Amino acid sequence: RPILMFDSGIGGLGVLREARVLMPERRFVYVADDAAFPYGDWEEDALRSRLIELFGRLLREHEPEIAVIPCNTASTLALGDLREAYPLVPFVGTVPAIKPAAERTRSGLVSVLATPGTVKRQYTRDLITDWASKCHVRLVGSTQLARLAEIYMREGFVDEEAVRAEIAPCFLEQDSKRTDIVVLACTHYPFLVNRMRKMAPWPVDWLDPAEAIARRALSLLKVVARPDDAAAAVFGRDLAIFTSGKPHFATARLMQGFGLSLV
Ligand code: DGN
Repeated sequence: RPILMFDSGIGGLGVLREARVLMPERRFVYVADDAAFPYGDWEEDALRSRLIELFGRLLREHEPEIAVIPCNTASTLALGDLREAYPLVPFVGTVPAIKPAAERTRSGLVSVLATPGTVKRQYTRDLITDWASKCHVRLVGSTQLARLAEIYMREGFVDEEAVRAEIAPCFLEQDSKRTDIVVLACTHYPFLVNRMRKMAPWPVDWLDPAEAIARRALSLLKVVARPDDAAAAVFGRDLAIFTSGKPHFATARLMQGFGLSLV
């Protein structure tokens, strides 16, 4: 049975890349709900209902061994509801890496860059209360960055000034402290990290959780089942990609960049 990966667009492809390195023998189904992109702008109840309904269909159609949600906006909203609605499938979510950032910061100021949806979630606030009481966490909600990452991956071009404006609040000083870690709390953002690194007014760690998520998925698989070699041999290919809208995000260019073909 395959591993299901789900994001609003291309963000989860970074996690998919790590997961394929860690689990080359596995089959993957990647689903981009691009008809509904960007998730960061959605009203919470509507997005929750959409996710529960969509997962009902995806779990029936693909019967995955586990479901990975490399999307902070969806995970911070609906991970609990999805686990409750579909208790037979292990879910791996993606939530802002506030705990490791709080453990690692030396300046005592951490910036969390995310969608407006993730920033306003109670889940995110609780992570700060539970894990980051000894440092200051600045939440920066970006309305444009996920969209800019999609455009960059599709067209190879990015509006540098727009990116600079989106990340600027991460670098505001507070009580003469400077942030030394920026948590990439939207899976789209790592695609722009080289650009952002060059724009940063001082060097910081950019925390990308992709590998940690892939490792978490691997650890669950070891517990729940053995590799599905027989199925891999029958199917003869290890990846299928589905989009809910026009496959305009899954362009040949993007897929080529990942060594993928569109199914
Ligand atoms: N990639 C998603 C996340 O990690 O939050 C959401 C991007 C979006 O839909 N705005």
